[in-house]
Amino acid sequence: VTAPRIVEVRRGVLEGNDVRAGRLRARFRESGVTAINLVSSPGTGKTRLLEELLRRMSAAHRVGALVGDCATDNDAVRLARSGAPVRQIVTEGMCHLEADLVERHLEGFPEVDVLFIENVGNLVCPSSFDLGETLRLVLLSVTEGEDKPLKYPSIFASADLAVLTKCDLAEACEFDRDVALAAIDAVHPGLTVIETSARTGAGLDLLIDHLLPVPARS
Ligand SMILES: Nc1nc2c(ncn2[C@@H]2O[C@H](COP(=O)(O)OP(=O)(O)OP(=O)(O)O)[C@@H](O)[C@H]2O)c(=O)[nH]1
Ligand SMILES: [Mg+2]
Repeated sequence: VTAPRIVEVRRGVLEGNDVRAGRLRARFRESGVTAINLVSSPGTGKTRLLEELLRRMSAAHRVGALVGDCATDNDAVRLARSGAPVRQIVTEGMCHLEADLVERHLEGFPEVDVLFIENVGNLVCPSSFDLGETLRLVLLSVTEGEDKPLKYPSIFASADLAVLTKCDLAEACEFDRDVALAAIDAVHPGLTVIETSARTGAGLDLLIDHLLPVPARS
């Protein structure tokens, strides 16, 4: 009896979010900001990768980051060590970021050319919530299992670029690269995949080349 109402409320939430995301997208475009939304399951290496990207990119660009977590400011503390402006968004249990949270945390935030937004670790919910980003990056680590794109297709389908993380651990995990790449291609044909290790630095310069300049999302 209650199911149709739940669907209705959910649709209302998503529509409200889309309006606010549209506003953010226009604002990013007008001020020339490249906003990059990082999505993945918990522990894939979003923060570790961002630590490296902020450090490498800050010489040539004004970079900053918002980082979402259910609780703690651990990730903001880690990212702030780069010297870039960083703000933690504590969602108090919510499993994804929404556009209004991003809007609110940008109040008084320094002007940047590239704004990274680390989403809450979750392979399902963040895919439905547009943050007005220029580019959505999905991360998959070699420790997660090659079939994750097939099990959680929507997040891979909605991404503009995929990043394979922790490639330094591939052998220890008996990671089957071909199977993983085929799984990504099955849910998002033609999606570019950059193979990286934040630990060794492999693939990071190539990734940065793919981030800048980025085409505007429509
Ligand atoms: N060996 C290795 N370990 C990595 C690499 N990247 C991340 N890790 C480790 O993986 C663990 C999780 O990394 P985080 O960067 O915290 O992952 P996250 O995606 O930000 O996690 P949440 O914010 O909780 O969703 C940490 O112990 C990292 O040091 C990598 O390239 N190689
Ligand atoms: Mg993190």
